Amino acid sequence: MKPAIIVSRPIYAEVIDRLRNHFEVTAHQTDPEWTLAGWTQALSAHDGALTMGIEPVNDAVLSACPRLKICANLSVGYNNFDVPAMTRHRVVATNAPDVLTETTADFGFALLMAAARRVTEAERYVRAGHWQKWALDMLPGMAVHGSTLGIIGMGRIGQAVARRGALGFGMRVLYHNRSRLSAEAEAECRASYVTKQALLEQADHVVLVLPYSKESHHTIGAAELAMMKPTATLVNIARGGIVDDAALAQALLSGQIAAAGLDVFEGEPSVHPDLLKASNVVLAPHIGSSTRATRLAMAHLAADNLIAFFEKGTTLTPLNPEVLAAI
Ligand code: 8YV
Repeated sequence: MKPAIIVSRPIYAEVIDRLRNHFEVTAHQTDPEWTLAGWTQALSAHDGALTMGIEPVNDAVLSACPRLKICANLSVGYNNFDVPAMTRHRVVATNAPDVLTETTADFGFALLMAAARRVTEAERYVRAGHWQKWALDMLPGMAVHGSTLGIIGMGRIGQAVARRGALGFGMRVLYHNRSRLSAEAEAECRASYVTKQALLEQADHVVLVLPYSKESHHTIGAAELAMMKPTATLVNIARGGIVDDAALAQALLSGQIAAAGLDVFEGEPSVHPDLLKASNVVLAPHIGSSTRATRLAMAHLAADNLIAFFEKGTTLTPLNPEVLAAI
């Protein structure tokens, strides 16, 4: 009998068709409103799952799913997984890195430029019919070229943002990360390692690309915003919760910093009501990796992980390889 796989939300039909060649597939091609109990019960009837990076897989869920062997996230971020709990329950965890790196870095830059050059504010101005005459001081923005870019979180996407800044826009690039890059990697993306405080004080544009964890919760709060230049912009393409959104809204409304571009939010899809009041923030609904080609590649990579696991006892992008080694 083929292993039973659940796909938690709608994905491309061609990926479902591919999975059906290998598995009994329970697809949810109309978006389900999962409750925790409903998700746990559905998961418990399967040997493997293709998850979207938002369905919880933690100790309580796993305790109800003794049959489960693998969860393959269709995302590089995996804060929906409690990986140590998955390891204890001998459930393999995989994510979907690399295939989204350049696309997500593009979007980080799109948000940076839109925030710094007030693109969405300008569009609202024109659409509202306010543009009656040319004016020298109309919607002045902040320079991107030749400015200082500060990147917090210097993994693959952070480095791709750095390359865009240094090579494309002649920016001086500062970064802060849990661990310092090798000298070769620093040279390749022309980035200098600094403390978080130095980065916040010196950067004209701060881009957040670090994974969410208890330790990275509110990496940017009121104290950090107070260290930033009043002309600075802040971009979050990482995860909700890395920024204290209430504090950020106050900093934007009071002019403590100039602008922000946000793709992720605390408690998304809800957005803090004070952020909605601020005209100097560009808001996007978590679409950093959203080109069709990239999302399709992410879905195929998640499927590849499931197929490799059940057919060869291996995976392409494991998060807890020790579970595979113990099988
Ligand atoms: C995903 C993301 O599209 O990969 C990530 O971590 O944030 C996005 O690229 C999203 O999580 C849905 O899976």
